[in-house]
Amino acid sequence: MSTYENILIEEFDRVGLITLNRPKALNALNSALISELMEALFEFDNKDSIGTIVINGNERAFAAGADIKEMATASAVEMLKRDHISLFDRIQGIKKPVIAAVSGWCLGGGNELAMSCDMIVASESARFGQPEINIGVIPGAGGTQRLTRAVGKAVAMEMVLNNRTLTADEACQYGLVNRVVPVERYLDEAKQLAAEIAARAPLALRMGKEAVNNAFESFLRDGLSDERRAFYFLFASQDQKEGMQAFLEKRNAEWKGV
Ligand code: DAK
Repeated sequence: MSTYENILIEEFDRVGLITLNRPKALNALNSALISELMEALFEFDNKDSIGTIVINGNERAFAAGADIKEMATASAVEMLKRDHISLFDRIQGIKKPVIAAVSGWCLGGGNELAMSCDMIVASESARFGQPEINIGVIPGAGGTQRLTRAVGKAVAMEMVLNNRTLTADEACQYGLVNRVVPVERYLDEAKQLAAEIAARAPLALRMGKEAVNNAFESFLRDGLSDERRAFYFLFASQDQKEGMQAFLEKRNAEWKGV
């Protein structure tokens, strides 16, 4: 793997762990951090020994948003040319499941990063918000779109227009996060979930992620037809034969990813 200055990386049990590492700035997402994050994600995605990826911050902050110091004096043209945060859209294109482990502040671009992931495990101290209105702008990387699809119009409007912040329990109740656990356990919980998923059939994971994401992009008829095609396609894999045979023989399947 490459060496990084703004993130830390680790591998265990077929899981690739990326830790955002600008604690003094509450993991504010500057250009360097975002580039490193994307590079690490793509490296893990291309590695056969990795099945899932976890993105973590620290207990105080997952990420407090895009780096305001870096943006404050930028012109519109400079922002357009940088366009770093739109790279989050490419997380959806990562073939392996990506889990965000969120504790503390998860704001602005930080919340948009978490929402670009496939699942969110939150600590009880996590706080989710889109505070861009406080600094005279609006969300620019999914905070009006993914957020509204997740929590609905009423709550999204309050968050985007009046800086309403959600507690972890509220975020769970509204369907933004998968589960909430005590602060001291949130990372272990995310790691365990990631390891569990990473032990599953790789091709089926890939198709399943793609199919669920498709639900937000297509008409029901098209989504159903894509889902059906992916289902039939999996019958061309050895893992489907192995999985069904293992069930019949009452033993655990051994996945090969082919
Ligand atoms: N940027 C830069 N530095 C930040 C930061 C941020 N977003 N958030 C915190 N920090 C820094 C603080 O400046 C402070 O640094 P020093 O003064 O110690 O040098 C340090 O982190 C600790 O912060 P505080 O002293 O403020 O800590 P508190 O516990 O008192 O307050 C807080 C925590 C999270 C409530 C507060 O720091 C805060 O309100 N932070 C700003 C949150 C925010 O407004 N976030 C949204 C940023 S705008 C784009 C798409 C999307 C975006 C941009 C472009 N394109 C498609 C191009 C996204 C925009 C955003 O995210």
